[in-house]
Amino acid sequence: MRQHKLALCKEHYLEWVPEQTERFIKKYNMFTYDEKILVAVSGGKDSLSLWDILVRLGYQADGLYIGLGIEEGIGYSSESHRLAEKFANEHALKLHVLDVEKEYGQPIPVLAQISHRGHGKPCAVCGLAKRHVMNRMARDLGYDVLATGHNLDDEAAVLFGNTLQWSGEYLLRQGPVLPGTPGLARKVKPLCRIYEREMTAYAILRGIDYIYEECPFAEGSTSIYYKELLNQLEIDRPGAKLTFYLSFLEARRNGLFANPTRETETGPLHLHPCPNCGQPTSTSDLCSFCRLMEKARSESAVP
Ligand code: Q46
Ligand code: ZN
Repeated sequence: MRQHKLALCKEHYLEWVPEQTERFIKKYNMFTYDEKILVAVSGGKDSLSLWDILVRLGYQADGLYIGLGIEEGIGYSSESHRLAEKFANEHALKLHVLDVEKEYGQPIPVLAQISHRGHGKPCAVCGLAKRHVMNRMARDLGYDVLATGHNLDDEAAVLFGNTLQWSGEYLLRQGPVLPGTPGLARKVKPLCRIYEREMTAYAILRGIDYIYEECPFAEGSTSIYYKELLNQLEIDRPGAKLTFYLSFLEARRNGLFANPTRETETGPLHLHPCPNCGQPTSTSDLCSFCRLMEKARSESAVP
């Protein structure tokens, strides 16, 4: 690992990754051993490894798999579901499953068509639905905190995009912990200082069976393009990605993006509970997810 000027054998590497994660969890007060954690698992290397690490560290962590209904000829959702179940069974862990089509009537690609959002790609609707379902399940099932498997490459790419546009509100809210608000669970990203390559190595060395394919809709995305750019930079300057991200967190802690007249760190000041689902929304009416569901229901009622 040129970025850390460190080389480890398998045995030590498999200790080092959880140690780094634990330090980061403690530094940002993400959660304690008494709290119940819900890990969002997609069947990919990061989320399954995160679940593995948290359990190895002794935390109370259950999984949540969201069936998006994205098959696209390669059975993407079916295969990722199978691998999430396999991991849970092999480690005797509890996995909650919510299938979007069964619960809300249509799979993500159809909901995206109905909504006309996202220029032919279902990612905007998919993100909206995932956020809603994760919050709902964490709240309904009584979890204290929701953990996702975002790694350093994911976070650095988002940061790069937000910086290119100087998106102040996003920069203010991007971080390893998003505190809970009434109706919303605290969200944490315990892996966000671990490189994607490091996570791949961890999953392989731990023998975790994960889905290698990316979601077919990820192809050509801006975030993949930003990741490639940052990887170029990393080749010439090992550690640049980590410095970029950690220096941002430091600058934010020092108040660089604070704008006390408009925002708090927990989000926009004027949030109302959605009259249908109770999750906070900035409008005084239904939240975006409930509006989408209303539209889907009315369109499927038309013969
Ligand atoms: S948003 Fe888009 Fe991802 Fe949803 S449709 Fe696939 S690529 S899974 S993180
Ligand atoms: Zn709602």
